[in-house]
Amino acid sequence: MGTRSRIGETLDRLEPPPRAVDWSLLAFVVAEATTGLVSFTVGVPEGWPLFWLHRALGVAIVALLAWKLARVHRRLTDPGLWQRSTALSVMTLVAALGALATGVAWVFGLDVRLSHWTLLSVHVGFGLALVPLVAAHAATRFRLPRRVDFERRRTAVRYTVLLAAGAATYRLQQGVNDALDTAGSDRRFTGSQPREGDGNAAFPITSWVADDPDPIDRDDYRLRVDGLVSDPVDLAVDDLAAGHETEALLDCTSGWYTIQGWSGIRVGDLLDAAGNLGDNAAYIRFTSVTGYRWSLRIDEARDALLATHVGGERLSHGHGAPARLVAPERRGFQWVKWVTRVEVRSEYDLGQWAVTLVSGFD
Ligand SMILES: Nc1nc2c(c(=O)[nH]1)N[C@H]1C(S)=C(S)[C@@H](COP(=O)(O)O)O[C@H]1N2
Ligand SMILES: [Mo]
Repeated sequence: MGTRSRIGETLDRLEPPPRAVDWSLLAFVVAEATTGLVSFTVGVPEGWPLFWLHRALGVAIVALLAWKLARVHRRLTDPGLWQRSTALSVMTLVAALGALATGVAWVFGLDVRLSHWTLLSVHVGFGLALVPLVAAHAATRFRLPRRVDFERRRTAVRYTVLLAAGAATYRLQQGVNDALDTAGSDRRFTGSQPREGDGNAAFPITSWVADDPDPIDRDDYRLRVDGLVSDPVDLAVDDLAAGHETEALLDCTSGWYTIQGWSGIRVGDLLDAAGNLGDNAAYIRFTSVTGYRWSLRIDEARDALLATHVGGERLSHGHGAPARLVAPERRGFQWVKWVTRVEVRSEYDLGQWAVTLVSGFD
């Protein structure tokens, strides 16, 4: 027996019943969106399984989609079989293929840029569009799954093999990328690629969504430190250039990272300048001139830095001058730029999630 037919036979044996393929596609797409979004908040190496799950699920979707298309392609290619729901099916297929193709291309180190959008941003766009599409598509052809579709032992084996094969395919791809030394070869566990060099010019200027403030006048600038403190203060730029140095890795969710030497003032020292903290102080909130904001628990915040310099240079406007948050182990979107207020608070700030998406829009 040839290798091809053996692979074909294995695939046939793995193929779940039609209804199970459909429900698995829905479940896997939801799981992909979830793991993808949650991975944006993960910056510590212990979080690696989440990234591998996202990859394995993605490859598994390729197999599920192939089985599905082998079964239904005539409904798309034969005009006699077109229904009102066919347009929705086609849109769902386009979003699925778009998400898969951009994901695969990204893994191989391909990137095209549309202003500050990377191929990874396009991948996220397709992925987010896919969730409601696949849900609506499922609703138009709703068939409850039956017990026979998910017969226990076979199902467990099938899905384990499917995910393992997905992970193995990703691993194989890493080998190929390394051997060919492509732009996809050098990656952090998050999938981000390095930007080498020191200082402002070494790494991209990135806005999470729409922030693009006017440059801040250094002489007029004041940093307000207030909230649950005994003596709120306003500090000038020179008060912040305290020369405290730290090396930290900035990992942006658009797919790059850089290691830089940052200097400025330790947030712990900043808080000390504002007297005593209130009894129920628990979070430190950093707010940008644009309204963009993020909070850290006090212990983490104390060791974070409000940086005025990077790589020995004064921060450029694009990188957040006069001062930006450097939050080691956090993903880039939490490193608030153009910070004008540091506030001690008692409660977790749920609103920050929404604000980072809408700040910068008028
Ligand atoms: N105020 C503000 N701070 C921000 C952002 C933003 O859009 N507004 N973008 C964040 C994102 S997504 C990243 S990756 C880093 C990028 O920092 P850089 O532009 O210096 O590379 O800043 C973060 N800080
Ligand atoms: Mo980012």
